[in-house]
Amino acid sequence: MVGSSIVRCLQSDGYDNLVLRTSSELDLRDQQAVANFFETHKPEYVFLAAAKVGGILANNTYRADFLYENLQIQNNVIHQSYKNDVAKLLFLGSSCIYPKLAPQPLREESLLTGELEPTNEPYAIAKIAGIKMCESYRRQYGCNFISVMPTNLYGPNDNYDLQASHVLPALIRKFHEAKVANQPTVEVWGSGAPRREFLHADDLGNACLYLMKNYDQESFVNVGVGTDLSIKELAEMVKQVVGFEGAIQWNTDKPDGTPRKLMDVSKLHKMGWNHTIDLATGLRITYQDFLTKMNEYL
Ligand code: GFB
Repeated sequence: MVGSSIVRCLQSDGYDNLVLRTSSELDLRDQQAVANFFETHKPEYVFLAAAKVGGILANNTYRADFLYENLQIQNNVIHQSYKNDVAKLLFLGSSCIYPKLAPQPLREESLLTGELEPTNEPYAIAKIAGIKMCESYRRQYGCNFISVMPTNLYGPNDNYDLQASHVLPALIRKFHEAKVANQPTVEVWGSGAPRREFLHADDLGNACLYLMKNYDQESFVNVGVGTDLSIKELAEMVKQVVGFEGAIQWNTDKPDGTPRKLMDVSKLHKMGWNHTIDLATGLRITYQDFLTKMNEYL
């Protein structure tokens, strides 16, 4: 989702010399394959959007895979970027790097000030290691490696597998399928009380290009919209956009996860960047995209 959005942003900005590989063409977990790729192609700028990602259930279930595979991907790409004199690298993290109970909105300075949310601790630790790799290669070797922390994302090419997905695509699919099958209820996980912030992937792609062009500092940058809503409010919004008329059933056997993770985006705003897609608009276009590409997604 994020990689394809960055590609769309680069192409619409006129960049045509893009070196792209799918995961089946180049397995970034394979140290030798990544070394060969960098030596052969010598990329000048690297956007490291590749990662093993998923929603709360996948993070909590495949804890070892999330830790090991993300460390492999980022170790290989960051180290080879140094070895092959990449001019600049942008590493993408996640808002789950912050302590579970950090003051809200989450400021960049809160990193490593408290305990992490247990459901995604392995993923968060891999992402924190990525931030520290970028900082350390900058300090020891003078590499221009920057890190960017997006909030929860959604958009085209999202994952709609109900066991692995994040909440927003899961709700689109659940409400859509319930509407089509005329079901009376839809099950939504947790209590509905947790609050989340949602950024459209195209806004993130745009922010990545902006930071690649304009930001050269060691400290990482939050990317978000600056407002959040409860999962209950999100469920009501998705229900309305999809046109489902039944009831919502809350399954409190499923975890809530972190109570809130709203980003403080003042650093990015001061640099002159703002998102352009509000949640109501983003949800409508994402539901349309889901309807158009359902065969590909499901
Ligand atoms: O999006 P989500 O899976 O991830 O869940 P996190 C957000 C909230 O939505 C949780 C609730 O409180 C879920 O219990 N929820 C309700 C659902 N219904 C559903 C559903 O059908 N599917 C899903 N998936 N959730 C992830 C982290 O945390 O956020 C990752 O695990 C990463 O590490 C990512 O940082 C951005 O926001 O809780």
